[in-house]
Amino acid sequence: MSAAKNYYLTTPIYYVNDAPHIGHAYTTLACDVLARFKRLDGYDVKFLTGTDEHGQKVETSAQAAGIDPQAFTDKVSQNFRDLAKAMKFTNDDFIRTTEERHKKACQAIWQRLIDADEIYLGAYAGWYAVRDEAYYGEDELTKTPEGKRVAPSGAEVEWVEEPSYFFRLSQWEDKLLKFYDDNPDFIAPKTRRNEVLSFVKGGLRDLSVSRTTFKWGIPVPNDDDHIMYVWLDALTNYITSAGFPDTEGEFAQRWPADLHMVGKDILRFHTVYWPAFLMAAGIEPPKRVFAHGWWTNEGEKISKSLGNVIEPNQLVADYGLDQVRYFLLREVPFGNDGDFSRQAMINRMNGELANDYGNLAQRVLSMVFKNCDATIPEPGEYTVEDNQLLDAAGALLATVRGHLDRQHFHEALEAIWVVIRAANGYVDHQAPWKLKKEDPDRMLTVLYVLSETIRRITLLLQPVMPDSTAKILDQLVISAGDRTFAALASGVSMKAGTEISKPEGVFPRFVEEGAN
Ligand code: ME8
Repeated sequence: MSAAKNYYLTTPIYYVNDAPHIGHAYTTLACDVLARFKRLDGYDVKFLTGTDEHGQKVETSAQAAGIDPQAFTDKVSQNFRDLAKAMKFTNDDFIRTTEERHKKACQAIWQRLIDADEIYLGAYAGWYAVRDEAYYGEDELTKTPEGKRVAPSGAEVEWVEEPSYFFRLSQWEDKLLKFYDDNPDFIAPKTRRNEVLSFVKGGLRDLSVSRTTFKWGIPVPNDDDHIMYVWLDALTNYITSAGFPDTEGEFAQRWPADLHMVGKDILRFHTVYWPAFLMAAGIEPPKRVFAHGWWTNEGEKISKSLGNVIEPNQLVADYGLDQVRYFLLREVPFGNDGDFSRQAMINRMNGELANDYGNLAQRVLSMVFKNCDATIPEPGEYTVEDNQLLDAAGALLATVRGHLDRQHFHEALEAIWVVIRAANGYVDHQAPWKLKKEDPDRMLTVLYVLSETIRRITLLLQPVMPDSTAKILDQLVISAGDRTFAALASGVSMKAGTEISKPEGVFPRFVEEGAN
C-alpha cells in the first residue's frame, strides 16, 4: 500500500461530432493545472479525459461524413489526443467509450440496476434534443418565432415514441436532497448548487435510459433491441477508468473521484442523474462537481454557424502556449462566463507576464549574473523589508493550495501576483544598482532575497506555465529533484553559492505586426 494521498479528477468526455475548440481546451486545462499542482504537492494523482463516442448525434455526424461510426470516431477522437499533446496536458488515461473495458463496465452497472429493481421496461413518448442528448418535459420548452420547440439550451427538440427502459429517478428526490445536505461541497459554485436544489425540489420524473430507434450504442444486456441511453453510458466512463466492475484493486484506491470538472451546460447530468445511478447501484457518488462558465468570442456566442470558433492551436500559435494557459485561468473568475478578446489577451501577456513577472526575473537574474559573479550571493542580516517580502513569498503555498482546493484559479494567480508586485516594488525601493557602489554587502542581501522570492513564485507557477517556469528554474540551476513543493517548506531556501546560467528573457512582449 502506498502512503501517498490520492487525488482522482476528471474532465467531461467530449463528443466526437466536432473538432476540439477553446471550450474543450479550457475544461481540460483547468484539470491539468490541478493535476500538476497536486502531484507537486505530494499526491498520487489520476487525471482522466477522453471522448464520448456513442449516441444519435455522433451517428448522424458519421452519416453526414459518409463513413461508418467507428471509423469516424477513430478519426475525431485522435483530434482530442492531439489537442492534449499540443496543450501539454498530463492526463494519465484517455478513455474512449467504444473500448471493450467500457462496454463491460456499462453492462455491469446496468445489471446492478436491474438486480436492485431500479430499472423497468416501459414506453417513452416525449421530447428529445439530439444536440444535448437529453429528454425534456413540455413545461421546459419554449417556441421560436418560427414555431419550433426548443429546450432551455436552445437545442431543437423532436417528438420520440418508442419502447424504453426507465430508471426510477422519481424515487430519488429525497435521497438526493439528503445527499446534497450531507455534502454541502458536492456542487460548486454555490449558485449552481442552488439551481440543482430547486430543480430536484421541483420533482423528478423517471428517466428513459434506453433507445431502440438507432443502433450506435452499448447493447442492453439480455435485450438486443435496446441500446443504452448515451448519458448512462458516458457517465459510467469515470468508473470504467478506475477499474469497475472490478471493485478491488485500483477502484478501491481511486473511487469515489475527488472532482468532476464540467461546464455549466452538463451540471444536471453530473449532479442529479449520476449520483442517483451510482447510489442505486450501490456505489458511492463522487466528492465534488465543479461547473465552470462559458466563453464567448469578442462578446459573441461561439458557434460554428457564426464562424467564430476559437481553435486552441491557433491561439497557441499566435500568443504562445504558456501565455494562453495563463490567460484562460486568469482572465475570468472560475465559474463565471468569460469573454475572449484579443486585446485582453495582449494586455495580460504584456502587463502581467512580460512586465511584472518576466521583467522581475530578468532584471534580478541579470544583476546576479553581472554583479555577483553569476553566483547566488550569501545574504547578510535581514531588514524589516527583507523579512516582509520573504514572509509573503513563504506564505504563498498555503494560500494557493487553499484557493485551488476550491478551484479558484484566478484568486490563486492573483495571490501570486500580489507578491510579484511587492517584489517589483522592493527592487525599485532598494535600488540594488545603486547599492553596488554605496553598500555592496547590502546589495548581496537584496539580490538574495529577490532570488529566493523568484524561486518560490516560479515553483508555484509550474502547473500553469510549465515551459516558461522550467526555463527560469533552469537559469536558477534548481535541480529536477528540488522542484516539488517539498522545496517550499519553511526553512528550505535558495542555496547561496549556486552558480547560475546566463539569464534570458522568457516572456516576450506581444508586438502588433507593423508596429515598431
Ligand atoms: O457534453 N466555453 O460533450 P461536449 C467553455 N459528451 N466550455 C465549453 C464551451 C464554451 N464555449 N463549449 C464547450 C458533452 N465547453 C458530453 C459530456 S461527460 C460524461 C459527457 C466544454 O463535447 C464544457 O466543459 O458537448 C462542456 O461541459 C463540454 O465542453 C461539453 O463537451
